[in-house]
Amino acid sequence: MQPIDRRTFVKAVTGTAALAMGEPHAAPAAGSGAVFLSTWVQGKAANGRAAEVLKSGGSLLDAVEKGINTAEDDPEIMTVGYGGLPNAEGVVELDAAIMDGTRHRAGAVASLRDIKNPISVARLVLEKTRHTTLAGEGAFRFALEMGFKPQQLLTPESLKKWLEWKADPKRKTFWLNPTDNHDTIGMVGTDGQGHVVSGCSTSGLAWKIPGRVGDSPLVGCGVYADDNVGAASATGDGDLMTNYCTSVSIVHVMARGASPQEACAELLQHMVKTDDANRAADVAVIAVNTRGEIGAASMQKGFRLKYAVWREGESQFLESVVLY
Ligand code: SD4
Repeated sequence: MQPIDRRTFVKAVTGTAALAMGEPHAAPAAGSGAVFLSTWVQGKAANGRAAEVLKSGGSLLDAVEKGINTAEDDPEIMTVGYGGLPNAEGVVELDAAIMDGTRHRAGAVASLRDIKNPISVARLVLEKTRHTTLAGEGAFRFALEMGFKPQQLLTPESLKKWLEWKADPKRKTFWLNPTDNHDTIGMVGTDGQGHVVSGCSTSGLAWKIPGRVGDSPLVGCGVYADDNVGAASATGDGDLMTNYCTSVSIVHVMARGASPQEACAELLQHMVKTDDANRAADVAVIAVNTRGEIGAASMQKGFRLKYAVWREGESQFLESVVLY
């Protein structure tokens, strides 16, 4: 990790002391309520739905799951769920994970075909099994057993885009030649009572090699949540970010006393410190702590994260800080 300055050091020491003294929770700030923070434009509807679910008595996990379902159900969002762009063979393969900071447990599915709500399947992996992650055919069969109905996830629009890509003799592929297409939904939330949840759902990178698993469904990479500290999620080049265990790294920096914003920035700086080429990477991260403080950062302006925040009935759509 980056060398830390004095202020961060002091905070880090204070944070460590607090944990060592056995204070399990940073107390929520007085009067603070629920906060939802979600990536990209689809985050607005997702946060709105999450807030409704929480208000009507649902749990924080229900809120994040149902919030993310809005992006999965929307065929116009071509990076998540139904209508998501397919792999190189024209098959939609979905990745999702959800983590409960209270139980410190996650559920995840990877390379799931023909089921439009992978976050809900991931939730059931968490609730109904002793496993954490199911992949491919097994994840599909589990979904059927849980009552999900299989369906074609390609829409006329996503099929057209795949056919155009396929017909282009100069098309970019992922054989060490990345293409640029993103926009996963990552959501972190707190209920204002010291609980945090992180969720993430994506069709992954378009035209990926079949079977490729990105960062989104990997616990610690696309999601991480710990009620002692906070939660984080990520969007962008998952092949790169997986090597940095992005979300758990951010939460651990927060555990040392950094704010969510400082922790997001520190992770990106660390990525550049290990490899200067990462300055140009498509990487963006979000975080919330148990006091409802938030952070968001993008590596570079060509992939500047737009994110939605919902707090006490107020909805905002913001641009993240850019580091390089
Ligand atoms: C992936 N991280 O599969 C995802 C894609 C993404 O914004 O986040 N796009 O690599």
